[in-house]
Amino acid sequence: MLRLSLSVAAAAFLAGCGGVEEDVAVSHDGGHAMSEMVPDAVQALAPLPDDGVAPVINVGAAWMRPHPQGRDVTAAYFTVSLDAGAADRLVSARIDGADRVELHGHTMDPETGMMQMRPIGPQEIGTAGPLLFAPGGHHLMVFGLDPVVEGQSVSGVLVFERAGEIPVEFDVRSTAPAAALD
Ligand SMILES: [Cu+2]
Repeated sequence: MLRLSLSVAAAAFLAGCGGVEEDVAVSHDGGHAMSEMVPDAVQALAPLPDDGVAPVINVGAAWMRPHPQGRDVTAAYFTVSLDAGAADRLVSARIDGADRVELHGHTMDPETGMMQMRPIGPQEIGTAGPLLFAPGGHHLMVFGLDPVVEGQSVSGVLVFERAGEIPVEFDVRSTAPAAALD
């Protein structure tokens, strides 16, 4: 219930707020306190049950924004579908050459009422629909990667609880690929 109301609030707030990840990314440089914050719910996650079917994960529309001038932080996006099996969880991600990659979402700071980006826990993917990491919503925050420019591609992996490591190629581009908008 809490999670649902937060999502609705986030969607309402972010509707007119494209590119927010880049803007807020700047504030990440100030300290590391944020990466040490882990939502309480994460610690309570039990392993997914083995339903007897090996999960088949498909990753599509993977892309990464060029670095804002002078920054070493950028955001990456993708869609994940579960084509076999009942459930899996995206646990973490790695990108070649990056110091660190975090799963980020937007939540409301109860103190200030402002939306903030912060690390989020594992993201479940079920049969209900794809898992979307898209501008204004969940994203990968990529730290310490040498600056990338439009037209490059960058290799990485998404790590799932059951399916393991899935290789991904992120196209560097400044707008979402058409496939991500379907
Ligand atoms: Cu972020």
